Amino acid sequence: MDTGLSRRDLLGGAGAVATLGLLAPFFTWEAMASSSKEAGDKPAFAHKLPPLPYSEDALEPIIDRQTVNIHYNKHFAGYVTGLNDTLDKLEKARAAGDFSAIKSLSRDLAFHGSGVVLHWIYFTTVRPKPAGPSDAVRKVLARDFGSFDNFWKQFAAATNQVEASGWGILGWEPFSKRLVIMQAEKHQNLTSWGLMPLLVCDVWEHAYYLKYQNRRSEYVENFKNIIDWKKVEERFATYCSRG
Ligand code: MN3
Repeated sequence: MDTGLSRRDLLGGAGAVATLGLLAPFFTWEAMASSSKEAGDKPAFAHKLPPLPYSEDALEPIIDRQTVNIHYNKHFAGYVTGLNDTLDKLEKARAAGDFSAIKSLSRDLAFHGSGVVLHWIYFTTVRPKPAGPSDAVRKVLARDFGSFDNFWKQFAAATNQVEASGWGILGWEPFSKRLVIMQAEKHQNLTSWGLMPLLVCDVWEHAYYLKYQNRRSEYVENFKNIIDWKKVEERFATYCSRG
């Protein structure tokens, strides 16, 4: 099966959510219990690399074709494989009752699982020549950051100053029901539990180095011009409840 994220994104948008009910029916216990336990010793939830939703040169000149090609087909694909391998090993560990490797497997689950989530959000939240943020998006950002400009300044600063490899993340924090900007080191470090990423900027060197070399801030500033705010808004409607 495809990743849950891609499936929900394809179904996504406020209309679909209103029809189906928030996140239902995929996350009822009954649906979980009866879904996709495949024959043989495959992991219960095998993920596949979803197709890139645009051509590899669609983001030129901001992100070059070769970077998109390598980033998607090598790096993103590698995290999908890593996640499936980890799930497979966990299944085998449970079958054998042998949890001697649980510490490294748990680390791998966090690393590859977060890598899959963040890359899917990254590649589906950029597009060529997107419309700017709607008044509704600006209002929500202004509520939590003062203004759109304040939001962007903080997001860009956080992203530019990620130590080594990581991400800038705009996310929904369900405990306080607010938007927050976080940094992620690697894919999984420095998060706040339950945070739902809505907009992410990859600042591992593989995301920009072919074109921008050490000029990370130039890449981040150009990234602003390919953000698909409609997608951010859809994702917000799908995952972020004030209830
Ligand atoms: Mn990456």
